[in-house]
Amino acid sequence: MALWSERRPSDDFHRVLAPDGSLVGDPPELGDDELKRLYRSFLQTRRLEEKLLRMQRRGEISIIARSLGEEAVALGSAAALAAGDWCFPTYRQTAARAYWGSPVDRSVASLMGAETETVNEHLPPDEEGEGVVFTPPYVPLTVNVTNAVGSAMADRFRGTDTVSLAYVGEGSTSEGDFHEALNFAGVYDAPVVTVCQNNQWAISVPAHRQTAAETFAQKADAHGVPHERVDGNDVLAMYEATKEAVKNARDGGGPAFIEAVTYRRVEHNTADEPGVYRDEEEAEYWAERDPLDRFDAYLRREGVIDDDWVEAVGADVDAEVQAGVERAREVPESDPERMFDNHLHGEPSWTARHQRAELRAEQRGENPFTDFDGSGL
Ligand SMILES: Cc1ncc(C[n+]2csc(CCOP(=O)(O)OP(=O)(O)O)c2C)c(N)n1
Repeated sequence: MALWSERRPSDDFHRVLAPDGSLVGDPPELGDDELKRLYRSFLQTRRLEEKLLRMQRRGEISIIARSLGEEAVALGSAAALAAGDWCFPTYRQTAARAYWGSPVDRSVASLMGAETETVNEHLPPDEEGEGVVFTPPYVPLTVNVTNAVGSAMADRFRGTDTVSLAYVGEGSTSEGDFHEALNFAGVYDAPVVTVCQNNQWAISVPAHRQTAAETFAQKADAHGVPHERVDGNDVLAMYEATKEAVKNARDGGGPAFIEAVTYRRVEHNTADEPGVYRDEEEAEYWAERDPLDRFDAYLRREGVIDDDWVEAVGADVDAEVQAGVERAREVPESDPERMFDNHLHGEPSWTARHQRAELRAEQRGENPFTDFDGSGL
């Protein structure tokens, strides 16, 4: 295994705050209220993910992917959007939703397995038209980027000035869809900003095994898409870089690609054990570069926040998370068969019919994989 210190990503990127919270660049023009909103969203993301982890351990949720230590990527970039813009997240951008006030109860109910119509029936609607429009988090990798480019092209043809923002992991940039999406974005000048959350690992595959290219940012070069490499643990740098890219896209300047350099400090998801494929030296290095500690140090030095404020906001966020979880727990379970509804096809495919028969076999208490002979199709 290559030594971590030999393959550490370079610090050759846009940065406003050093790891100790001191200023090394010009900060964006954000008022105290906006800075506090960013801080609160950081806290809400951490507290919500801690809660979700406990729920997963108790068996209330089957699987979650946390973003501990990577929150600044989603937070700083999503904060650069405006009401009416589109956001196409994956499973690792809890912070983008937190910033835009996405209701905790609906997210938790979905994670607990409730299907959308069941959620809609039992929980108040998400406030429409007031903020950024979020798609559900995508698990099939890179499909969100193709969809975001399509959405951006549609908005351009319609003559609106909305922008679409998509997130992609560095591992996912090896997928064909990623290149097809960026190619269309470049050719059609689509108002789309793609943020690559380079957290150094795609499950057990390290970034240096993912590509021979020096940076992920330069992948956009081949598609004629302007790109920038940013310190992903610096929320102000993420905000600044995305703000500029979004403004340019809104003004008709076309797409942009941002590589946000960060690190996945925890497991890929709760079905993973990173201890078997990487060493602890990495974790220590990145713990010292935590994005919340950095922002906290900066805001305290600037006199924007103090202990009392942080304590009050922490309590407020905990109460919001707890209330959301309790409402989610009241949502009844959906009929598992509902997962086969509402797909974009006429007749269900053979695969879908096969999976439905497997489910039914399981519900009858039979082993769906060995006992099922396909006769129920
Ligand atoms: C199209 C597709 N292929 C494979 C998978 C299985 N899979 C889920 S997450 C993952 C790794 C993704 O790594 P990266 O893109 O770096 O994002 P990260 O999870 O680190 O944020 C893989 C291979 C999937 N969900 N979708």
